[in-house]
Amino acid sequence: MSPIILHDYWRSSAAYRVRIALNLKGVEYESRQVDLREDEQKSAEYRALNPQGLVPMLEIDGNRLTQSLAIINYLDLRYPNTPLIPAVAAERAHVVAMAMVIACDIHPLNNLRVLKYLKNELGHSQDEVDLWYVHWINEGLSALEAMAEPKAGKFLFGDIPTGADVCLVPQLYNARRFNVPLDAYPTLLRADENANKLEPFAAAHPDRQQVPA
Ligand SMILES: N[C@@H](CCC(=O)N[C@@H](CS)C(=O)NCC(=O)O)C(=O)O
Repeated sequence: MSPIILHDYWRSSAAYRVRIALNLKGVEYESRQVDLREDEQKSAEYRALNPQGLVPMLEIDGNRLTQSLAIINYLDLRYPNTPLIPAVAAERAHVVAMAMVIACDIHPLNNLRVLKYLKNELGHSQDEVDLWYVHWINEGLSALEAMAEPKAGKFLFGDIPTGADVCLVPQLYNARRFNVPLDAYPTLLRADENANKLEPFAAAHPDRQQVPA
């Protein structure tokens, strides 16, 4: 069987989600770092694999999968041992909605390429870019805190990690890099703390990845 290859970048939040999901499923994979600082994701060679020129991309079972949520969904169907998305329709919708608050409504607005565009192409100052970041992350995390609180346990939904926690942990890692205070989000902090105690989450942390030289 061909090896499973994750086209990865140690600091990428979207790739971090997929590393966590692979680890939770106990799937062995090879990480290939695509150096975003060197714009390797924009090379013709990489775009031939992923026309969007973004990480992550997962080579698995003869497929080239892109978009972290689609990859997580694939892994959940392919390896049903530790479900990341509940089977009950209403629970499923709730968990997917929480994951989407992060992956669709926070991350795309605060992604590095958006911040760089605001600064380099549109001429905003670093202070303005920082305000943009803080505005959108607080807007998203406030909504997520309110959504999660009634059904949260140790994790965002009950006492078992789901796809929502898989998205939360990288986003909070990113928020801390930008020094965003997180005290207003106790439910999110509890889920993050509990998740980071688990080896599948800890092993996916950027500090435990190979950093390109
Ligand atoms: N919606 C995509 C987002 C992927 C994405 O934005 N990846 C970033 C890293 S977190 C990237 O590759 N950026 C490279 C660039 O902006 O040129 C997903 O969930 O996979």
